[in-house]
Amino acid sequence: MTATVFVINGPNLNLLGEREPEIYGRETLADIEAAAVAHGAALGLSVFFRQSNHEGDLIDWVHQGRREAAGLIVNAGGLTHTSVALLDALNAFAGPIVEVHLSNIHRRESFRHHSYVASAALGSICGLGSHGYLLALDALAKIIDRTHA
Ligand code: CA2
Repeated sequence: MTATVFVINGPNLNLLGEREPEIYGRETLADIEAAAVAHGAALGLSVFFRQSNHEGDLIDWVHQGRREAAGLIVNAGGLTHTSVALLDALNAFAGPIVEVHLSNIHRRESFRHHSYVASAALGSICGLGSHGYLLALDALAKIIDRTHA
């Protein structure tokens, strides 16, 4: 059976491609989704890609992932730096989690240096733009394959 990876995106990521291209690049979230779905298919993974501006939606998708996902990729946007509730949900997910950020959060304002998501993640990728999502899929494909071997 094809394993499913949930890719969960947080607040304001729907604005990608519209403003601040020097920080976030020129691609839209729809472009990133298309690349992630295609890359996932090449790796034998089904990709469930979602974005919301509402914290509870992200938490609900993590809960849904507990039943349906073999792994999670999370770019929680600004909630990365604030949400204990999202961290609690991620800690209830048994499988591997990879945190992704388009920008290098460690080269930016100090309030972005701390990530609640990081404490639930196996690893974090930041600063590599949309390619980070594809690298996260590569990592999860290997880990999921090993787990199911
Ligand atoms: O670098 C990332 O991927 C971030 O998760 C993006 C978040 C930011 O709060 C995090 O610190 C790092 C921001 C989401 C995107 O916001 C935009 C706002 C205007 C135009 C385009 C994107």
